Amino acid sequence: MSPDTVVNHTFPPSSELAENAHITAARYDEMYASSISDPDGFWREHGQRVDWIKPFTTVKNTSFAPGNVDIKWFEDGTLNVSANCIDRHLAERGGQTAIIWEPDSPDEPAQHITYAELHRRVCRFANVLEELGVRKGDRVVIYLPMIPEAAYAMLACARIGAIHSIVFAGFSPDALAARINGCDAKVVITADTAPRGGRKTALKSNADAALLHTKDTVKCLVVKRTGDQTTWINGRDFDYNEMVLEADDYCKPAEMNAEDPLFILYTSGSTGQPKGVVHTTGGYIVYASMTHEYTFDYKDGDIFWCTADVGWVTGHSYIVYGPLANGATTLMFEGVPTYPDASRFWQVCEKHKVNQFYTAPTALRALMGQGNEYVEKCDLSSLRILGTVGEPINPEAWTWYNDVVGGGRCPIVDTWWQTETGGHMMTPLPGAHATKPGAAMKPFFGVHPVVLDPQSGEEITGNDVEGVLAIKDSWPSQMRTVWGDHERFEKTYFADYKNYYFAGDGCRRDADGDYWITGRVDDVINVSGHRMGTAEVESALVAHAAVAEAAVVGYPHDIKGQGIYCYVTLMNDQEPSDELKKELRTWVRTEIGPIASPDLIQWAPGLPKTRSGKIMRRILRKIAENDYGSLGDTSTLADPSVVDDLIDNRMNRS
Ligand code: 6R9
Repeated sequence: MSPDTVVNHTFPPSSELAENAHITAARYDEMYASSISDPDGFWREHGQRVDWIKPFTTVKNTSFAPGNVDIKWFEDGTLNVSANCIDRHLAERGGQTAIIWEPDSPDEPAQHITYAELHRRVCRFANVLEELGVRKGDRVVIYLPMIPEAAYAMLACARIGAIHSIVFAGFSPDALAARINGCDAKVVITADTAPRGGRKTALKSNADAALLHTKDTVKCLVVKRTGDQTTWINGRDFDYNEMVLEADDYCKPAEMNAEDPLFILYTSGSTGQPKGVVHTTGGYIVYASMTHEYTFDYKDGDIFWCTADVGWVTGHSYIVYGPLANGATTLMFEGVPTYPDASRFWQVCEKHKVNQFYTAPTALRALMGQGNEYVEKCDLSSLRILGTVGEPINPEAWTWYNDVVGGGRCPIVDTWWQTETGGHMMTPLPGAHATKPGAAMKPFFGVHPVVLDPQSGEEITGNDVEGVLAIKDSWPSQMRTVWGDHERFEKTYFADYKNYYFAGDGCRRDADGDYWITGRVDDVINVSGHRMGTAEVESALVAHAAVAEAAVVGYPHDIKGQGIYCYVTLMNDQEPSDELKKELRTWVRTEIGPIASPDLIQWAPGLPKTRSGKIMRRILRKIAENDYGSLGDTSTLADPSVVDDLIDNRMNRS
């Protein structure tokens, strides 16, 4: 079927899959209705899916009221997330593989870490952290590649009640320093060097550079990955592999309140610098484990693979916390989809007999372009469910995923959610819903989505409507605050539309009542599934001595979904040149990281501004998209001739 005809088509699950699924169509309807009509009763029951040290009596105590946003779930219960992810499985599945680790190079052997082994490793890691002086409530920054120690470090923090903040290993020293300082971390955990796609990143030297800009008291714990030589500062740097030899095999899990923070994760927004999203203990683990089980129809014995990096929320919830809380076998992959060649994902699926495979549209588009033979030479018969996340999936990529990867047998769960939401918010459930290519379909249990009129903020009722997406009431894994700045939390998510959580995405509810996410409606762009605030790239650019002003917008990009388009106004004494463009690209990579690398730079002698000095990005977006016919009203511009100049000179973009 061609992608054009496919959009209007629905894809029901096979009757075998539907009959055997955890959630059938009838059960979805019944459970969803009760989750909305009686959230207290619903979550009182489902809150039992994790083990509590002291059971909760209060379920939900939440308010989205202006000036008083306050979110608490299970607030008088106590528990430990690491005990829920490990200890409680030991009696029944101590010998079962918890983590399969697949290294960057296919020539290096994979590791199978059992639950019993995971327990030992995490306890020892926790004891090492305690040895370094880390206590309950302290912050620990994790700057590690995709190695099992990243999962051990997360769970070790959870075990002793320390709050982890993972920084993606692709981020620059500056970005790392900002995050260490942002949460006042006591320790940063890193590795010597990190192989990825056959190349190595010098993580420890990045950490060294970052630590020049932090307090002197921050300690650096170094995990050996490659054995490459690194510089060493005695008293500041600590050798994990040496310390762990001395560490005890047992560490008692700390009793944590349901509302104690579990982790901070920095994410980009439309204004200012990235903010520290705070997730807490009880609601997060209940929701992460429940969505993992139902969205992927996870059953005992299945091999689950989420290809994300633990540096993103997807890795937190669906490589580590959700699967392990369910006693699952979760696969962790150090490498990239195209190394050594475009067959790698599928070879890993074949090698480890993966049942559920969860990836991002950008990876699918890149692999689709390489040709079907890379997929077809692998035995993918173990696959049962496919998932996607990170950005809207285009019908071409959906169709390819469905036909070529899934052989038409595997339902695709298109999961819409965010760092802030902790877990899936909208997705088809594989046994319950016929999917539509590109639709996030249905709200998960307890999620009450509404479509709002962007101007009036009124709810748009009925079907076949479009507007901005908001959520009417709290769900257990909702972020609780911005680290150190509750006011910013309220302002970002609850100020535009009173009494709703505003997600920043647009959406459509089709004639059948199913949801389609149409993309961000704010100044956030989505580059290869990574969120990027245009303001962040702009502030990096203007920090360069040659740059007077910069405006950044997204534009359609075949593989990345969106590319980064920068309009740059130079200082008077600067001459535009290709060398300068190159320098600016390197500059942004150093300031933020390679994922923020500008795709196109256009010299702009002036930027279109209103009389009050606001840059009119709408116009810049249109020019970037080559859509000059419909620039809309330009009469409010201080100097409309700026626009003609930008159009005339667009060919100097590169
Ligand atoms: C989990 C994650 C969140 C933003 C979100 C939206 C976009 C994510 C999507 C999707 C359409 C999907 N997004 N999943 N858009 N369909 N299935 O990606 O978190 O990095 O915080 O990004 O990503 O725009 O608002 P995060």
